[in-house]
Amino acid sequence: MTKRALITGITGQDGSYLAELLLSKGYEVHGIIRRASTFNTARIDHLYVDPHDEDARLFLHYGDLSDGTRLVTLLAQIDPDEVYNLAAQSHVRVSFDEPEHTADTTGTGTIRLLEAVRLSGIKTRFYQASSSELFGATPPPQNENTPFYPRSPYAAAKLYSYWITKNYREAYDLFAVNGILFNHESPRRGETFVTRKITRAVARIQAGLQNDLYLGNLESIRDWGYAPEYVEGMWRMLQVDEPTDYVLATGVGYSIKDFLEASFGHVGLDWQKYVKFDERYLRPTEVDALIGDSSKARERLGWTPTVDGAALARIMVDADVEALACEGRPWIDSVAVPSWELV
Ligand code: NDP
Ligand code: GDR
Repeated sequence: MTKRALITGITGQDGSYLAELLLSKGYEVHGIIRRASTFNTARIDHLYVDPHDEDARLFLHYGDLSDGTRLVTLLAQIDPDEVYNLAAQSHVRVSFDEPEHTADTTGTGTIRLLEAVRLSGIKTRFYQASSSELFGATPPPQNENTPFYPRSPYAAAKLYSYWITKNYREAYDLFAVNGILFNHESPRRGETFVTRKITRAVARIQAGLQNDLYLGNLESIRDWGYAPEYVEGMWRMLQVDEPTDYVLATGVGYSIKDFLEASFGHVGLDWQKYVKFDERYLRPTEVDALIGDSSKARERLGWTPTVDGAALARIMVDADVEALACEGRPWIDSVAVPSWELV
């Protein structure tokens, strides 16, 4: 029997890698995308197969986590074996500018989806994209037993989603898990997250297209892993017998300065000549240090990350240098942009 999965946030970094992974495992994959005035499917265009083709196994549907009735309709119609809730307003700094919208999408959106699962009466397994931001001000190392101390509207919204996912597991016997994932990056990372902002700048500075790179706090420490390995971990969490929560992390911390050193150094540049400070990139409350202990996932899921922050910097710089050489066609060569037929 072909398994069916539904991914919210399929157009994001993780959604695109997860769709690839599930398709490679033979799944039929359904994704929810938001209606926009321009195409927002660049990360998944290379997966496109004309839906009229009998080989098509990827299907997109318009929807939004702010629209609960639409979610009920879609869940009843698709009847997925697995639901991955990856959609969110996922930018921590932006959550201070748009706290209410962040609460609505990143927090309340989860209860709308869980209610849609319940009301549609389907039997499914549910993955919630929880975050190391939950730990916030609690010092590392952080694992599943570390107390939470959120430091942003984003983290507070994710905290609600974490607990409501756990509550639905206990209240309704739903197979629901929280993946508490530490930062994970890739050449598909959004351009305003610090790693990608840095690696894009390295490519542009090296090509003579940019002189300065404006950043905020360079002292914070993050545990950066490689996104394709993390979506594999998400999938594994839904394949075991018992639903429980897991941390995914490399266990190695790097400061922003370390990442600058690795990225600029990879092409023989000295970052100190180019990086300038702009206070607009500071957060009213910062998360100083996140370094995860993923022993539980390693032992129970056999999940082992292989790419650390320094290796990641090299992967991302190489991809951005190449992307610049064929501007407009980022991470995939030779993709003819399809016109998705949704309606
Ligand atoms: P992205 O920001 O790249 O992707 C977010 C996705 O959510 C996009 O597909 C976006 O659609 C969609 N989305 C946003 N708002 C809505 C909405 N109201 N309704 C439906 N879809 C919406 O995030 P990542 O792929 O990096 O992360 C995936 C998830 O994991 C997120 O929930 C994030 O908070 C969480 N997370 C991420 C970590 C990381 O390091 N990457 C670490 C821990 C947790 P569109 O393309 O239209 O904007
Ligand atoms: P984060 O990622 O907040 O950890 O959330 P981000 O890359 O935005 O920031 C990491 C650290 O870098 C510092 N920083 C800057 N950040 C940005 N974006 N831009 C800058 O110019 C800049 N200068 C310094 C930040 O202050 C911070 O300390 C990510 C998201 O993917 C969340 O959705 C996810 O939950 C967490 O990772 C785990």
